[in-house]
Amino acid sequence: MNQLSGAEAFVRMLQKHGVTHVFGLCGDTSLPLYDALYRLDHGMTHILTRDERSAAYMADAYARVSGRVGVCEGPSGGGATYLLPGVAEANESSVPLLAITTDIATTSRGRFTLTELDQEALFRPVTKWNRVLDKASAVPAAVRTAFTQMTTGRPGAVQLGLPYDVQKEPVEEGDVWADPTLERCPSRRTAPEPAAVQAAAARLRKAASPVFVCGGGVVISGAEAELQRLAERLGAPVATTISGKGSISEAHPLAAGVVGSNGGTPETRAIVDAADLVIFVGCRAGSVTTERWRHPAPGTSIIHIDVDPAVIGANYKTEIGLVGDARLCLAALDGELESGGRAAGNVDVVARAKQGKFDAFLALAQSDATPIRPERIVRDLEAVLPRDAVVVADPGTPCPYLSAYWRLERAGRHFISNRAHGALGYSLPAAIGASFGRPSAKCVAVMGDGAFGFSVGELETLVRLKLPITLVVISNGGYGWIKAGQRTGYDGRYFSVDFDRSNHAAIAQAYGLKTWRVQEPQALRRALGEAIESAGPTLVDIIAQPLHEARAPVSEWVA
Ligand SMILES: Cc1ncc(C[n+]2csc(CCOP(=O)(O)OP(=O)(O)O)c2C)c(N)n1
Repeated sequence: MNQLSGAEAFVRMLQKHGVTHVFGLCGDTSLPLYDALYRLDHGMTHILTRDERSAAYMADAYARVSGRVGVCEGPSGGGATYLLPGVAEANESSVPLLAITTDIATTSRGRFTLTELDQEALFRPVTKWNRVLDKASAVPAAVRTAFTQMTTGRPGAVQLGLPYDVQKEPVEEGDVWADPTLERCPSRRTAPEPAAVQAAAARLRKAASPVFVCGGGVVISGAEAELQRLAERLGAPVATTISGKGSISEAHPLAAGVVGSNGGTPETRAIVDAADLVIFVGCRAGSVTTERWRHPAPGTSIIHIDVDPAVIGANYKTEIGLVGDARLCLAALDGELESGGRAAGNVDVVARAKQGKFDAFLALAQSDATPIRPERIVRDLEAVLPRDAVVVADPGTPCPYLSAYWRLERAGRHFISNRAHGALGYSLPAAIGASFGRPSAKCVAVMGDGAFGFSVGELETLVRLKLPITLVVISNGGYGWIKAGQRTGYDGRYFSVDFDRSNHAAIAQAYGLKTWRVQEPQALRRALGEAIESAGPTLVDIIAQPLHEARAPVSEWVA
C-alpha cells in the first residue's frame, strides 16, 4: 500500500473534509506541514496572517458566515498561545473551528526544548475536544473525530497538535478517508422527544402572550424559516440576543429586536416582561441577555429549546425542555400545533415598542453635533450598506449601538460580534474571514480606536489580498466602555482609561488602504458610501462622541 507522510496525510484529510481555506502563520515546527501544502495538489488556499490571534478570528468568522468548518494554524510555543483567544471565542460561541498547532518532536519532550509547552493541557479548557498526536498513524482517525466533534451536537472548537516527527512519519494511504457529510455544520442533526414536543405544544396553546428569545442557535441551525412560521402561528414576538440577531428579519412585524443589557432598551425589555411564557431557542439565557437573570423575571414560565441538554434549566426553572437541533425542534412544534393555531397576535405591542425605541434613536441620529454621535454613525452606515452586507462589531461603542439600532432586514448571519469573550480586536480579522466565507457580500468591520490598536497589523493582510472590506473606526481617544463604567458605577473616578487619539486614516493610508477622516456629521454619509462602494480595502476614521457621554443602549456596564 502507498504511504504518505503524517503532514501529507493531514493535508489530504482536510481536503477530504471539504476544507478550502486555511488561515495561519508559519513557524519552525510547521515546516513539514507547509512543505506538504506546497507540494500537494489539494485546492486549498492558505491565507497568511500577521498574528495567530487574527488567524483564529478569521477562521471563526469564516465558519459563522459559511456554515462550514473554519481552519486556522500556528506553530509551537507563541503560535499556540496566540491562537488561544480565537479558539476560546469560537468554542464558547458554538462555532466549528479547527485549530492546528505544530509542536516540537515527541523525542524532544522534557528536555527544555525551545517552545516546549503542554499544548494538550493548554487547549483543553477552551475546546470541545483536543489531542496532541504521538504517532502519525493516528492522524486520519484524529481528523475524523475532530470534524465529528466540531459539527455535531453543540458545535465547537477542537485543537490538533502535530509534533515535528509525527509530521514526517509514514501513514498508510488506505486510512485516509472521510465522511463528507461532516463538511457542513450542523451535521447529524438530532430531533426532540415526541412527548416533550406534545407537552410544549399544549403549553403554548394555553399561553396568552408567549415571547421567543432566540440566541445564536437559530442562525447556526438555519432555523429562520421554521422560527418565523411558528412565531406567526402563535402571534408571538421574537426577541433575540446579540448573537441571535438574524434569527428573523428585523423588518418583520413580530421582530422585537435585541434584548439584554448590551443593545437592549427599556422598550424591548418591556416585551419580555409582558410575556406569560418565554421560549428560549438556542440561547443560554446568560447574564447579558437576561440582564443578570432579571428579565424575564424568575418565576416566568419557560420552555427551553437547545441542542445542548446542559443548557436547559441552568439559569431558569424550566417547565418544558426540548433537546435537539433548533430547526427540527421548531418544525416539530409547528407540526404539532398545526391542528389548533392561535389567531391572536401581539403585533401592536411590538410596533409600539419599536416606535418608541426608534423615535428616541432618530432624534439623536439626526443631530449635527460634533463630535459625531454614535447614533448618527449607525444611521448613516445603515443608509449606505448593501442589503446582503456582513457587519462585524467589536466591543465598545459598536456592539450595543449596532445590535440595538441597525435594522437587519434579512434573516440569516449578517451580523457578527464576539459575544463569548468580547475580546477587543476581533472585528478586523473577522471581516477578512467573513469575506472569504461569503465572497459575494460586502464585509464591514466597525471598531473603537482601542480595538483598532489590537489588530492594526492585519492592515497589511487586507492590502496584500486586495479585499473589498470597509473598516469603520469610532475614534474617541480612550477605552470608552470602561470609562462609562467608571462614570456610572464609580462616581466618575476615571482611572487609566484615556489614550492619545491616533490618526487612523493616516496609518491605514500608509499601509495602502484608501481612507477618509470625518469630523463633520454632514460629511459622514458620503464618506461611508464612497468607502463601501470602493473595490479595494477602505477605512473611515470618525471623530466620535465618547461613549461615556453618549446615551448608549446599555443598562449595565458590568455584565
Ligand atoms: C482583550 C480585551 N481586553 C480588555 C477588554 C475590556 N474592555 C471592554 S470594552 C473596552 C474598551 C473598548 O475601547 P474601544 O475599542 O476604544 O471602544 P470604545 O469603548 O471607546 O467605543 C475594554 C478595554 C476587552 N474587551 N478585551
